This record gives sequence, C-alpha cells and structure tokens, in this order.
Amino acid sequence: MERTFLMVKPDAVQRGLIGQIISRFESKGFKMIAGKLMIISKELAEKHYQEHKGKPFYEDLIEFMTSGPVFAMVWEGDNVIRLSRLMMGSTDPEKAQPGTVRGDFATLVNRNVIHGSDSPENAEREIRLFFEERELIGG
Ligand code: DAT
Ligand code: MG
Repeated sequence: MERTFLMVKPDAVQRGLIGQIISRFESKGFKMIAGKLMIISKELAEKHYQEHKGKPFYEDLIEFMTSGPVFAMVWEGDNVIRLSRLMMGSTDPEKAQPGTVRGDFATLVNRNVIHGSDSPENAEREIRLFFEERELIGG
C-alpha cells in the first residue's frame, strides 16, 4: 500500500481548516495512519524544502512554515501520492481548479494551505523527517 506525507500549513491551521481538509481525504477513501499538531523548527523546515534552497521565495517560505503550528500527517491508499496531489490542485491557487483544496481554500501561492509529497522518494524522505516508524499506526 502506498504512503504519502501531507501537511496542513500554518495559514490553514490558523483559519480552522484542519477538519475540512482531513475530511476530503477520508471521503476519498484514504486512511490517516499518523497525525500531529506541531511547530516546526527552522532546521526541519529547511530539510523539508531543501530542493528549493536558493530560489527567490525560499526565505519567506521557511519563515512562513515556522510561523505557527502545522498539522503533519501520513496517509495510506491506492495511488495516494498522485491522487492527493490531484486533490490539492496546482501550487498556485490562481491556477488551481475549483473542487481542489487550493482551488477552494486559497488565493495566494505563498499561503497555499497544504503540502503533499510529489514522488515515492520524497514521500518516504518526508515521512522519515517528521515521524518515527513507531508513530505510524497499522502500517
Ligand atoms: P508544491 O507545494 O505544490 O509541491 P513546490 O514544491 O514547487 O510546490 O513549492 C513549495 C512551496 O513553495 C509551495 O507550496 C509554495 C512555495 N512557492 C512555490 N513557488 C512559489 C512562488 N513562485 N512564489 C512564492 N512561493 C512559492
Ligand atoms: Mg513540492
């Protein structure tokens, strides 16, 4: 069974959207096997977003991701990596279709509500960054 890492970003936690976002993935048929509210360190945010280091938005992204609590999760299901990215919508909410998380809940690319792994390699890497193996339930 495939696994992915999803994270409700600080903007969405602050706006009270955790429940609605979780609900969409549950309704789709995916299973949450770990989840926790946490404030992430600068070091963890930098490891998580290492591929973007040096890009113009990088410093603001790290500051944003450490600005308040996030809700970090591991989800399991058939094709969960690709399908959860589809459900999230385009990175830029201006391009995200209505019906997607970003299309329905966000307007700005730097406040785009949710993170989801984009490949099996990144999913495993991100799960290991945020969770201990023993925190994954029923896996
Ligand atoms: P995604 O989150 O869809 O995987 P990404 O990995 O390309 O997108 O970028 C990571 C995050 O960085 C993204 O969710 C929001 C921010 N970001 C990306 N492009 C940006 C831009 N042009 N301006 C501001 N923030 C940006
Ligand atoms: Mg990405």
